[in-house]
Amino acid sequence: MKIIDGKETAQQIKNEIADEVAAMLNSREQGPHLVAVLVGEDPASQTYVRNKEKACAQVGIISSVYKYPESISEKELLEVVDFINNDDEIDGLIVQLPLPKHISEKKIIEKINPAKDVDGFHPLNVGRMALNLPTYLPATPYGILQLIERYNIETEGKSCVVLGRSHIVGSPISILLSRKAYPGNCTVTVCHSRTKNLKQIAKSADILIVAMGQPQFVTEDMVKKDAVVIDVGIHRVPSDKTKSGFRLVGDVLFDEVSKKAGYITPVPGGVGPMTIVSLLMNTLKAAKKEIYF
Ligand code: L34
Repeated sequence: MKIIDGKETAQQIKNEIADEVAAMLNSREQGPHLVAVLVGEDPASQTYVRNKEKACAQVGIISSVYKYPESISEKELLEVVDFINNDDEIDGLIVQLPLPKHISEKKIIEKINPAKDVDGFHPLNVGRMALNLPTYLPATPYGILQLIERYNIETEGKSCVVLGRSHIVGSPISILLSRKAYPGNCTVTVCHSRTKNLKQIAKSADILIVAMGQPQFVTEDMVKKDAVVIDVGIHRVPSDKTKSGFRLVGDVLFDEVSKKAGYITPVPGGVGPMTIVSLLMNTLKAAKKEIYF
């Protein structure tokens, strides 16, 4: 069994991005500029956005976080997005999800200028992804592709099972891995809450991508020997062994499944750091006007 080290891979990619940002500064006054909009006080969202700010600082990307209380109205948030869309100094814009229930995520995402949509969540960018046109790939799926690539994992002709069909992970990764490309050319099956025989289907996977949001759901008996297991889940469970009072676990029961898998991503230190690095890559693309010009 080999651990897929997302933290180390993310660091390598950050070094590469830092070089590119430095090179850019020969012809441009400022580094790329990312704005993250954060609504409310969700502790996990705060951690993720803080990690994004730190990563930006490490590579020379300017980042600003616009914070708003839980009580902000949908109309006000739409105006915030519009304001950022029109600020020429800003290359990339993300609105950290989830949003409070009284705000439609769909409406907010549709308001983002596709050229600044470095999360790749706008319908136009999702469509471009599905058609294999140049676009910003959504950060988590993009991070998974980079792990597969950097670990030289074969994908052609493999059976890939995706557990979960969310707009931000399950659905896009299933599209990306079925494309005629590397990584890609997989035979992809998407499982979800209405799937019958989910366990048997999971067990048929050469590559198992787990993004269903259920702590330690995948057990050893659901995994084929030597499969590649990518764990996208991230949950805080109570623990009396840590200072914070919680520890992080994924959607996979790591201790058990790691004995059977060929490759596996840990939580933390697997997909999470790669999500962040993908956002940096997209922000660099936005600043270079590689996709929209
Ligand atoms: N708009 N909303 C928008 N874009 C995104 O790309 C995200 N996502 C997901 C949630 N909402 C979003 C993230 O940023 C998940 N996500 C994310 C980002 C970073 C990390 C995990 C999820 C991360 O840094 N994970 C660390 C541990 C962090 C901790 O201590 O909690 C890791 O090693 O996995």
